[in-house]
Amino acid sequence: MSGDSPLYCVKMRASRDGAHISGAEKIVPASAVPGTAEALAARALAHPKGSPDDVRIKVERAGEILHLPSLPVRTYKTATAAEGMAKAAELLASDGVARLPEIFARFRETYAMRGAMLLDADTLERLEPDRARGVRATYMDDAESAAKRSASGKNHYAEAIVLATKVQAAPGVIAEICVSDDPDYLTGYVASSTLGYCRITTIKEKGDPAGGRIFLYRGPREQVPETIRFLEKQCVLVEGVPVLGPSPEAPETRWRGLREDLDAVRDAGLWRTIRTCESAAGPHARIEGRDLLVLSSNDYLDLARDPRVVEAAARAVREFGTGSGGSRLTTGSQPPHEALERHLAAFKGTEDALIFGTGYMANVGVITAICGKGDAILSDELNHASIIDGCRLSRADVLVYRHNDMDDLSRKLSACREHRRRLVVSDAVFSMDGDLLDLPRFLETTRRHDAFSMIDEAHATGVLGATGRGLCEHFSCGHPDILMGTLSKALGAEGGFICGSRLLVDYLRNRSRPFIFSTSLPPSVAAAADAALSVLEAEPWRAEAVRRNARSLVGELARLGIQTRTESAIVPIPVGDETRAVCASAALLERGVWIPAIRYPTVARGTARLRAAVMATHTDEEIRFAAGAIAEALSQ
Ligand code: WAQ
Ligand code: MG
Repeated sequence: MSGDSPLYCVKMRASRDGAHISGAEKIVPASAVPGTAEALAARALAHPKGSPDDVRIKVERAGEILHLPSLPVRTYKTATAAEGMAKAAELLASDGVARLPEIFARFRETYAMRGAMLLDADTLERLEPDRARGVRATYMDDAESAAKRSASGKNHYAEAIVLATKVQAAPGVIAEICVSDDPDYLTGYVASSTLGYCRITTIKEKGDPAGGRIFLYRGPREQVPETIRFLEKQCVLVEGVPVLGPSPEAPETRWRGLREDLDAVRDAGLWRTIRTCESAAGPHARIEGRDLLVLSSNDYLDLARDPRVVEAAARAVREFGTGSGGSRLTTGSQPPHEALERHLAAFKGTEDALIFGTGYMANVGVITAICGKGDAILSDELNHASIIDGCRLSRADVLVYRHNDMDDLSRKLSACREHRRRLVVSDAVFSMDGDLLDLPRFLETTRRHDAFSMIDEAHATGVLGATGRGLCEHFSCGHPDILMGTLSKALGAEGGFICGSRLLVDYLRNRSRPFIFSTSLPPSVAAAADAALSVLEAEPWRAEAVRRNARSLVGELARLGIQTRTESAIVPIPVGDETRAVCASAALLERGVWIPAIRYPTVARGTARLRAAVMATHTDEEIRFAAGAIAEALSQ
């Protein structure tokens, strides 16, 4: 999304002799308003129902926006209107709606209406104050259009899913049934939050101009005004609206499997959306037009926008250009790369260090270099995905041991004495729980079995230990054989690194495929990380401040009755259900706080959570505010 948000609602309405012809709306960033208005005007003027004598385009600044995941879509093929109506009745009955023949008989009353009938599902009383007009659901769009495009042509299907998704989120609405009033559009649907959006391919006879919508309501009468306000005023953006596939007889079968997989993702509440941050990410950031309190960044020490770090990167860009030009082994090694490696080795107290393009590549690169067929890797069950992928790619035997359980590790190590090499790998800080590896026992166990020991300090560097040197400093104990870390979190840049003995690093330079076959980091990125390391050395209070903020968030949450714990910058807030976690994250966004929901496959199914991460520069007041917002979001 462009940097010039906020969002605007653009509406079009066309009529002739006072009679409605067509209408449409879009929610778009400011930059897309002129294009959208033009496209909607064109659509009004070229409507198949005839040319209007009055076209109104209205542009309004959008209010608070509620983001909703799209209802999942199922399609039922029917051949006739009667079969379609029977299918609609069957679906609604399965969802607990009674008196269906009577409800369908009410359809006639909706034909002249511009809006929908709001019908009490049990007493069959109409609840709309204006029965001639009905209730109109407005202020809604596909989130994709808010993100980028201006109005495209009419798409019955996408517009109907957006409407149905919003309607099912309205308080007390339990189901909807819709028949188009376009004489050539025979497809209709029924929707509910349990059924999803059920397309019924033929629900009326060709040429029949009669159509309408019924929203079924079940709830207290006092709530009806709020339901109507929600339908008519609440701004909603619907995320993950499915793209209409080719009809079953279309030849493009190769895409069908992908679409089905993606539908399953959506149905499980696991659809992913990406939000655009339009400013440097600090404790506050501008995200999709709003200033939010950010508790999701791994830039723990707030160094990514530190003037000293920024200046170092700018100087390196001017001196060395933007790209390194090749792999380190061919043309891509420049003084900032070498300076950073010396600095990292000194900081971690090892003989040498090697940098990689990303932390993911560092993990894959070291694990696959050291282990292959005939070797054994022992991996904590909660290790990061990049470690898991390294294990898989190595083709070694992989033994997963119970989380932080050194007795289980020891037993499993005993079972692979016959393997050529044994490598034990663990996160230092577990990235989704915020807890720490028991390093002293880990080192004792791995040494006893003559196994390589490796820890991933992605979330430990800059956070743990009096001066931010990581887990070894935290425990005041020795080093594992392989210390992996990232430049992209507390050091505010990008990349991964390995620290260890000269032998280890020489080996990796010669054997690690991601190192050998990737262009090296831009020199400016290396210079930024180097400068960030210097800031950390000069200002060790930053590491202490992150840990203090994390403890104080845990304390504030406990005061509000939410139990959690942390030993790092990461504060997990357990939720359980995937969809509930997404809703809690959305409710936090409405309160101006950005904390992402973490779901399967990042964590096990049914253990979805909010994952808060604090920075050194969050204030006490911001931490208190965030805790209050979390408590409110979870009690919704
Ligand atoms: N809010 C409430 N009711 C509305 C709204 C609205 N924003 N817009 C239309 N209606 C009512 C009104 O009574 C119309 O006569 C009736 O719904 C049908 O509206 O998956 O095109 O715009 O391919 O004709 C279904 C797509 C298309 C099925 C439905 O509805 C599919 C359609 P139409
Ligand atoms: Mg219509």
